[in-house]
Amino acid sequence: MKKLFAVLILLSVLGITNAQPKARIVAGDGKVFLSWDNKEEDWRDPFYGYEYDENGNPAGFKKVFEGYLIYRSKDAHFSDIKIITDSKGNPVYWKPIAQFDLVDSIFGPDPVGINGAHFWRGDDTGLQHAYIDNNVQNGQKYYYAVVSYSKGDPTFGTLGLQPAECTKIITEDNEGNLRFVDINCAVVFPNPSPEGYIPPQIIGDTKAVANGIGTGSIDIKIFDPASVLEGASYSLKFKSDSLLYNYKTLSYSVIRSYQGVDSIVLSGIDKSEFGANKLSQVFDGLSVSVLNDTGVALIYEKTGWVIGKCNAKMVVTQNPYLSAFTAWPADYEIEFYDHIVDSSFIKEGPYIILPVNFRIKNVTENRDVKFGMTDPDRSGTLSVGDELRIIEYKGTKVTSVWQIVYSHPEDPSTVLIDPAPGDIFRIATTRRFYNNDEFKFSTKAMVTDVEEGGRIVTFNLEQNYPNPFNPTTMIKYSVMKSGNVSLKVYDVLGNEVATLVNEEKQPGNYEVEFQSTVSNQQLASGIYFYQLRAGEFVQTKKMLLLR
Ligand SMILES: [Ca+2]
Ligand SMILES: [Ca+2]
Repeated sequence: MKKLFAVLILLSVLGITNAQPKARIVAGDGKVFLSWDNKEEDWRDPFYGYEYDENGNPAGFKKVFEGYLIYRSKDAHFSDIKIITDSKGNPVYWKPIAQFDLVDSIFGPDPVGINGAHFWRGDDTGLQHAYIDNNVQNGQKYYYAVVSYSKGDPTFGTLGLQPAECTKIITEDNEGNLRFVDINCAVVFPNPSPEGYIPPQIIGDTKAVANGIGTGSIDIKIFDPASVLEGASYSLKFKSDSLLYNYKTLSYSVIRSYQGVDSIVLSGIDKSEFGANKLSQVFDGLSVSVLNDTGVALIYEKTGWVIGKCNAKMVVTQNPYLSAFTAWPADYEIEFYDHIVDSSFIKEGPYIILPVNFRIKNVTENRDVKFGMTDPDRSGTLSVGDELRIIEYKGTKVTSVWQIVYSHPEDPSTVLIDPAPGDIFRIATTRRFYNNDEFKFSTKAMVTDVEEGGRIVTFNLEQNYPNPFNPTTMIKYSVMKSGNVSLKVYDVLGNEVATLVNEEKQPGNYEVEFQSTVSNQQLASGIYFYQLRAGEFVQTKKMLLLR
């Protein structure tokens, strides 16, 4: 207990709080993909005091997390983007390339400020845990950081408390070699894909649901090619509320099936996270955007005669009396026969009961619907000027949905061809995602020219095990291309503690032991970092020695 306490003291003295998001930052061709975890959003700070539950009892220290800032720099110290100055012209804050903040009515400039410089708290746009930076050049070295920041508290004490950012430390030696990279930082070189590289693939229809009635689509972006699984399949399923005629999409979840095991990889992602620019938390190297149609509207380009030579213009409009309702979420088809198959339903005003040689089907729910019909020319059949009105029931309440006027073709010189038996006219509409609407897709892993025993090998540094450890721990890593590989251990001040590997390595998977006794000296309890370097690949992880 005493030792753990000592470690906590050490961490707080060094400013290594739990407030740093753990970021995965991967360079692509002219792009950089950033993703990070959400564990810091429960960040509580004793300095802010307690928060209280509805009964007035203390409910832990106040939650202080407010948002994320994304920094990109060409300098390890981020000094080239520290350009937001105070009233004396001194640089105080860094300029982010993106910012995501909690929707909590805390936004805009922090009122407290220092010497006239006010920290920008965001625009209340909502949190995100993935971001693609398209504004990079291949071959250029970039330093990135994903930084979390606190709310601040203008009412704190007499002066107020400013928002604070977590640290972002990248240390290089005089030759520009990396010595230390924080868990929320990375150094990357965007580059075209190497020869012999086949990117991972997503197989499946992302434009149309595999099951269900929603007409929206999803977009899947590959954030981290090396993490995309071979032969995993996914089911993205929606939840909605209440009744079919007037539902709202609530959320979606993603379940992965891989090697016989089903796991929830995204759970209950709220509708506020839908949108073309809203990227989901990254899972298995992938991020999803959901494009939901906002309601029922006619899709003009898909509405028309789908079978037959009939050229009648069908003027489809939403029932003018329907403005207070949501139109019924369905597609309809009018099917024509050579004999009487149905009868119009309404007898009111111009609407008459008339036996007809067609029926109207709700094809989304696969059932016939009732309809009204007018017959101003008293032909007793469907002819120019006649109107059809589709009827649906909302509970027991009758409502009509679409009004269709049978009209002469647009060009008055065209001879009208009436529908023949077998002809079909379709009314197509957009719809929100409904309960259990589902997209299905699967993935193929990337292929590099190097394989070992059928397993694809990539550069990778794994978490040590056990962790925390005493006195020894194992570290696994993988090498993709032959070349010099180093694996070194550093203390929190960036001092090199041990060199575990520093030699030419062939492609493959390796494992090395780290002993906490170095040159007969026992290392102190605390955090250590181990860093794999192979060419331009650099990855650093944290481990905890607890004696
Ligand atoms: Ca906010
Ligand atoms: Ca008629």
